[in-house]
Amino acid sequence: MPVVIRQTTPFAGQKPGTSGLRKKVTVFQQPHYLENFVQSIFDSLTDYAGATLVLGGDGRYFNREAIQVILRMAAANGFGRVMVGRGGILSTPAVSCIIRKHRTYGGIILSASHNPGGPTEDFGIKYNIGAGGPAPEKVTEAIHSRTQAISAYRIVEGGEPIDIDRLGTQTLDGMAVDIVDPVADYAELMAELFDFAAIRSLFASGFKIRYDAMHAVTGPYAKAILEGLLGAPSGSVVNAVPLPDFGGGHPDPNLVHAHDLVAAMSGADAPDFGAASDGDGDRNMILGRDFYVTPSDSLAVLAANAPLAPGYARGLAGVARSMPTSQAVDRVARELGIPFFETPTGWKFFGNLLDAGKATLCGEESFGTGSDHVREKDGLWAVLLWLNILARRKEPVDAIVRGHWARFGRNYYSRHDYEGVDAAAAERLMAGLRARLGSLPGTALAGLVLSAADDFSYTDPVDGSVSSQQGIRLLFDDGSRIVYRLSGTGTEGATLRVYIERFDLDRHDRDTQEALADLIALARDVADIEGHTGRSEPTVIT
Ligand code: VG1
Ligand code: CO
Repeated sequence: MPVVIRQTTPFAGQKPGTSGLRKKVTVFQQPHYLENFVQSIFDSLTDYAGATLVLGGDGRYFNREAIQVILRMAAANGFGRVMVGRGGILSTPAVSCIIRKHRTYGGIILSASHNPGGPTEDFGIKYNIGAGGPAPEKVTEAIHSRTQAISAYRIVEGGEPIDIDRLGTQTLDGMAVDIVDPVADYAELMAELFDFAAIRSLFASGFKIRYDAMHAVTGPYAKAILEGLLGAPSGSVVNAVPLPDFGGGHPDPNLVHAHDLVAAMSGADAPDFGAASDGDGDRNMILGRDFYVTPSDSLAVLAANAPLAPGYARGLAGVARSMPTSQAVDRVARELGIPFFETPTGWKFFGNLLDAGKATLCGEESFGTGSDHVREKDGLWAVLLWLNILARRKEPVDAIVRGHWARFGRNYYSRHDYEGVDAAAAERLMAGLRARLGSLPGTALAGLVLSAADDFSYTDPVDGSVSSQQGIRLLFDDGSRIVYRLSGTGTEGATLRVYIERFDLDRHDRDTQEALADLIALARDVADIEGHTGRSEPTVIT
């Protein structure tokens, strides 16, 4: 089969956002668009002749077509082997697991995460490095600048497409294509980390779980592990078949988009434990009966209880959270006497800390939790760690969280998203805040004194790289915070995210929005959100 060098022209590829390139499917379907980006990835890498890549996605619309194109380009660019999940399916954490276990050169993940899928919805592509994690900024910047200069790409043309549904090895112009079981390596890793016998006994005792895979990638993983290996009753995993349009829903595990699960977790007959995961399987939402665990609290509870799982029995080296994530986990770290790190938003910033052994557990307020077992956040891992803790502590979810608050105090926390606002208006709002950073501190607002205001900047403690303009923080003297940042993952207009937090040592039973009401009002006033965006209310509150 001939390798063809196709001439092309630079394209208006967006600056790779928080994770890879995300665009409408129709954009990816334009002639040469996907090819340009894939070639830009390859052109930014070195020494991969004969090397192995991992390739898979969350099963969304265009996944199978993109895999055929990428295989032909990998062959034409000299890769020796590509490992593809059967049916084109691999969750983001499973890709990270396979890269690490098989010591491959890197991997390509096809997903737009929690964004909807379908012919008129979103598609995405991201590159992971040999350590298993998202490409660091210097790589994503190299890829982006390559998209601005690219003039040709290499692709093998002719011959039959690879049968991605058949396990085993096929060849494409001399390159091996291994179609692998998407679940096996990942399931094996989970069995090493967690006390499967204890979780099996928990289910055998009548404990009920409802796991909503949201018709996204974790269905096969959850079925095999929860129902298969751990003996949860058949039917515990719902919406378990990955669909190209996720059944028409947003595969976003939050109170708004996973409302069916939230409803099912209410009332005396509800299961003991509820969980959901996102499109590509790296996010998680945790629910008890009539009880929602915020991701920030979940991280703190997991950090405080992780040694109950065999994989963490030796304790944690440290913990890390993204800057907007609540400070609940910091309190746990202080009590445990271990270091904690505050990083910019996005999992790639945890990579160096994990590689260097400085952090064992990491988390983000956006339903992301993970550890040093892979280099991505991992939805099903978080569910299994919770199950391990529940199996050992033999208390309900809400009792565990309330007990945590009684011990550490409660960080009331909420994120308000203003989605699809005018991009220029959002930029003006941020610029307006930035210009006033110097004049805000010292003012007494809503009974609190604003002690500092800054635009978060992070110096990586391992490689010294600096990431600036990572979000505007208003810091109050009692530890309360308001944070503003613009999303880097949307595909339409801009999304303004406002994060609000207040610590309360003694009162733990208040309604979150009420407990934060004055800070929420203040957050709107200080930034004049309505004046800039025309919105008086956020579109999503989590
Ligand atoms: C969002 C979240 C961020 C997360 C990112 C990728 O980014 O806020 O915490 O790391 O999505 O998550 P942004 O820039 O839109 O706020 V996912 O599940 O793509 O991998
Ligand atoms: Co995701």
